[in-house]
Amino acid sequence: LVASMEQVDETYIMVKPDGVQRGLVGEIISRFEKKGFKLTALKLFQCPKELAEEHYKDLKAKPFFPGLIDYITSGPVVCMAWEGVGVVASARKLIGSTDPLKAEPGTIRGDLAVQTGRNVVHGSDSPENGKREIGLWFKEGEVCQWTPAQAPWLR
Ligand code: FUP
Repeated sequence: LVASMEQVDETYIMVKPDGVQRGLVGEIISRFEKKGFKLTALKLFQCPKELAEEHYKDLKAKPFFPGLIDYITSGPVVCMAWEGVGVVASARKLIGSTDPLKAEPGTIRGDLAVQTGRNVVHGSDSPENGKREIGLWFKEGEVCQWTPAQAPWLR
């Protein structure tokens, strides 16, 4: 009841090409499902260079930028939108530190990755960026606003 009065946010989560190629898609989706967030969009997608550059535009001046763009466009990614109270900050906690060697065990990067440049997953860093990134990666109609049915799926 208290939670229902709090702000519902949305975040953009992406399994990066290494995560897809290592067979970690199900494992990563599962972490967000089990936590209790709501999936509102999902697709496998080969990202064009221009979109990768727009997504990471704040990092354009960094020396690792060209390598980052090559990495993100090196194979298909899994794009997701997740919704829920506090989902942006909570997803960042579930994901762990940018450097997987500093990420705590129990986090996605802490459990599944070693290198910063191959850190398997992305999560938006603010509610504003969550909205911006969902708008960038999904077309209208690809994001579903839905309410769980009351139907007795299991008897
Ligand atoms: P995060 O929000 O944890 O994804 O981290 P950043 O937005 O700071 O960085 C985005 C991506 O840039 C990282 F996922 C990997 C890459 N990166 C590097 O390759 N080297 C660095 O030193 C920092 C980031």
